[in-house]
Amino acid sequence: MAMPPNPRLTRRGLLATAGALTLVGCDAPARPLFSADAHPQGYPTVKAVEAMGKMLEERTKGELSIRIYAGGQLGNESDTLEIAIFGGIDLNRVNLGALNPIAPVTAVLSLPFIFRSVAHARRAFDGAPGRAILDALRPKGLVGLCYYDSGARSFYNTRGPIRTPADLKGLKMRVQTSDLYVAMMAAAGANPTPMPLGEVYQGLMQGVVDGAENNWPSYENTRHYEAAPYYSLSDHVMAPEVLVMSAHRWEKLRPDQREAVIESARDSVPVMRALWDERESKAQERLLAKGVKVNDDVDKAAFATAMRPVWERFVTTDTMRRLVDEVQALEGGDA
Ligand code: GTR
Repeated sequence: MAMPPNPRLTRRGLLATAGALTLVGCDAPARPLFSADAHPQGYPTVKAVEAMGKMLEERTKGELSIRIYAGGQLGNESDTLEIAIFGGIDLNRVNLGALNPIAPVTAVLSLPFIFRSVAHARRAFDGAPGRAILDALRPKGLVGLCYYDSGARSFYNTRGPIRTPADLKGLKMRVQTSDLYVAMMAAAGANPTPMPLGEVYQGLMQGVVDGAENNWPSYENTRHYEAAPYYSLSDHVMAPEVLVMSAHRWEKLRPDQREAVIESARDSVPVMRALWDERESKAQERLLAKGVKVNDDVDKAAFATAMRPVWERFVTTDTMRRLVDEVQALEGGDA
């Protein structure tokens, strides 16, 4: 008899397991929370959820734990979110961009140039606007637990430095599967191509796309720099990573278990920040040593002006307008 090609858990297998366990009911020993991440073991988001798992085990005296399926094993972010909403995955760490199509209010924190600094972005994530956006996920079948840092995203490509929107003209640039990102990239001057992260390396190698945009650690981690060695410091988006839980699993937890989940997620945020800051500077250092061609003479004001119409197009409700105002009113110094 033919052996299965790969012993690792398949999505179908996972759904079957989750379904069977759901039928067993609340009195059965709790199975671990299954958690999906597109990034591999060792990436700060994965380590942060690992840290959360340890805290959760301690707080619940072993009743609850987390098992992470890293490296996109369970599918790309749009797929895993769908599975989480359906109840087949309990936790999902994704970029906020992946949630744009599910909960339009998430656009607020993904708008181009909305943050004046990392400190400003962190204040928004930690404060009332961030909380309101996490809470808005609940009617969509997801419980927003916390944000993790993702630094700033910049353009990179196979051809040369990007300094002004004119330099993006004619370039096919990969974006996340989000209308907001498509519109942003088009407004910046390029031809946007939505594509799951896992396909971009090959896409760059084969010339299906000429470039993409991401932060330093993802640019390094995905090895996109091998095909696209021009990294232009546009810093156009500082959308955070987000950890969500399936409302299905959430509903099955007791109040004290929910509290332990919330507290452990919250306490994993400073862990992630420390890991992130270190990883961001290390990635930059290593990539410079590898000969990546970085230009920091990007005309950010020109990109901010070009991309600004996206705000009006995606900020469509009074709630969103209020959130944008709240974010802008926060202090934005680097302190
Ligand atoms: C990374 C992020 C991933 C994924 C990726 C992408 O910065 O950590 O979750 O969203 O970007 O561009 O698809």
